[in-house]
Amino acid sequence: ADFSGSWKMKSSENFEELLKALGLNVFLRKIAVAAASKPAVEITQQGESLSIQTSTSVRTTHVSFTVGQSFNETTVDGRPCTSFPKWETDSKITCEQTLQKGEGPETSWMRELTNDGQMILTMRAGGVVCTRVYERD
Ligand code: R12
Repeated sequence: ADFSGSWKMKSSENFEELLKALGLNVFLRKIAVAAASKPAVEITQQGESLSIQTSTSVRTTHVSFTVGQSFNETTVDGRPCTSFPKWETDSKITCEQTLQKGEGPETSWMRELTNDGQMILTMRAGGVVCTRVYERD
């Protein structure tokens, strides 16, 4: 599957609950939730290698990785972690994250391309699951 493209978000569920599970205070949560309601996601993919830039008014992240190889990134609350992305199916990447230091809930993300051309981003923190649906811009 090819995730390449410019994506805009259509819907989001449980993002604030996810941040709560990560221990963010209400002040930071409100700022993050507002900013994360209008993200711009730009993905380029060549074979197994993806580059994902996620832009918001308060934070922009850029990750590049090859599926099957670990890489460094940050959790959604900004803590450095080591991530291991793998193909769950040929249209779904799951990525487990391990904090580089300190303690916290287990986190992971998953990106899936659906048959109708949407992208579903799932993020987990402990038992909380946040689901965000993107469509091409
Ligand atoms: C924190 C500070 C900030 C944020 C947090 C903690 C904001 C994070 C944002 C994340 C957006 C994620 C998206 C994910 C996606 C857009 C805005 C959480 C600024 O301490 O859909 O791919 C300072």
